[in-house]
Amino acid sequence: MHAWPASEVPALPGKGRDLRIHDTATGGRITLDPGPVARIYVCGITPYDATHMGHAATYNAFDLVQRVWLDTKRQVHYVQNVTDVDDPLLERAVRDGEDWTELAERETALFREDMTALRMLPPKHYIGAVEAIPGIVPLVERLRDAGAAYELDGDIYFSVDCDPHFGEVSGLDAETMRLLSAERGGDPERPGKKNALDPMLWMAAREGEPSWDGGSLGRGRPGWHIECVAIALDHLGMGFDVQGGGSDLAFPHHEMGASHAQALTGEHPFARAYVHAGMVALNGEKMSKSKGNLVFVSALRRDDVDPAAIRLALLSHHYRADWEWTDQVLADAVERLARWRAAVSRPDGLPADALVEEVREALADDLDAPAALAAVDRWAARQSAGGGSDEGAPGLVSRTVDALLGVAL
Ligand code: 5CA
Ligand code: ZN
Repeated sequence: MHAWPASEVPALPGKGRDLRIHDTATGGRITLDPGPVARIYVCGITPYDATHMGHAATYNAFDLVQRVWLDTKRQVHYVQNVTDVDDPLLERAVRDGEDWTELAERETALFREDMTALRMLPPKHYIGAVEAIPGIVPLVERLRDAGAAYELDGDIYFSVDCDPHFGEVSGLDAETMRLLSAERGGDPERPGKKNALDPMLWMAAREGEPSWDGGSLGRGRPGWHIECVAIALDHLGMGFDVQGGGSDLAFPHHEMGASHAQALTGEHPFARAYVHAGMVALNGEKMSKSKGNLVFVSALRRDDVDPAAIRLALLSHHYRADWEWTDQVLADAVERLARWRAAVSRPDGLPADALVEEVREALADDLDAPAALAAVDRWAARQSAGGGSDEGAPGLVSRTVDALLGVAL
C-alpha cells in the first residue's frame, strides 16, 4: 500500500537528546538507545470511519518520537499497518450496504489526506492486512506445528500458556485480562478453548464473508494480532525499538502480539519499549467509532480550520494523559498559532538558541509537548514585546517548531 507524502524536516543546529520514554511493560521511564537506524512500529487504523481526534492524538505522539530521533541524526525505519479486513469493518459495510473493500479504500485515502495535512511523517512501509496474508499463513502454520497453536472447529487459536513472558506487556491480573479480552475483540466465553484468553490466529471461512487461501490452514482470514506481528517481523525484525498505539491496545493487542512473536522466534522481547498514548474523550466518553461520539480531522479541515491549529491542539496535552476534546481546546490552539505566527513574522528578534535546547529537552523527557509549547510561548511573548536584534532568530524558531513539533508557522 502506498503511504502519504513526507513533509520536509528542517535540520537544526547542534544535536538532539536521546529519548527517555515511559514503557508500559516496565511501568517506568527508560532511555532508548536505538542504533543508527531507529525502528518503530505503530498500529494503524481499521478503516471503517474517518480519522477522529483520538487517532490523530495517538499518531501525533509517535510522530514526535520520530522527530526526536531524527534530531539525534538517526534514520528512522517506521512501519504502520492498515487493518483492512476485520469484524468491525465488515459489519459496517453490511450495515451501510457497501462493498467492504470500497469502504476500506475510501477511509484509508481520507486517513492519508488527514495525516498529510497534519504533517505526520509517513511510514516507510504502509502495509494492509490483506496484502500481508501470504506472510501470515506460514507463521500460523509454524505456531501450530510447534504446538503453540491448536484448532477449534476449523479456527486456529494461539495458546498463551506457551509464552513464559505472557502478561508482561500489560501487567494485568487474569480477571482484568478476561474482561478486556471480551470487550476488545476476544472470545473468552467460547467453549473448548485451552485458556479463555487464547486469541484467534486464523478464522475459518464464514458464509458471506471474504476468505483467502490459507494453505494447510484451509480458507479463512487472519486474526488481528498476528497481522501486526507478521508485518513487524517482516520489516523490522525482533527487538525493534518502539511499538506504539493508544492505551486501549496494551491489552490484548500488544500483549498477544508480543507472545506470538516470542513463541515464533524463541527470542524476547518483541519490542524494547511498548508506548501507549492516552484516550481522547468527547462529552465524557472515549471517542470511538463504535460509539459514534466523534470529531473528525477531515470535518475540521472542511470548516477551514488550519491543520497547524489542530496539531497545536493535540500538542497541548501530554500524550499519556486521557483528555477531553472541546471547542475551547481548539480555540486556544487557534489563538496560540496566531501569536506564534506574529512573533516569527518580524525579521529579527530575541536569540533563540536556548529555546531550541528547551524544546529538545522537553520532548526528550517523555515527549513533554506541553512543556515545549510553554517554552515557545515564553519566547513569543518576549519577542512580541519588542527587543532583540538577532537576525536569524525568527527563522530558527520556525524551523524548530517545524522540525520538532510538526507545526508549520
Ligand atoms: N487497527 C487497529 C490497530 S492494529 C486499531 O486499533 N485501529 S483503530 O482505528 O481502532 O485505532 C487506531 C489507533 O488509534 C490505535 O492506536 C488506537 O489505540 C487509537 N485510538 C482509538 N481511539 C482513540 C481515542 N479515543 N483516543 C486516543 N487514541 C485512540
Ligand atoms: Zn496493531
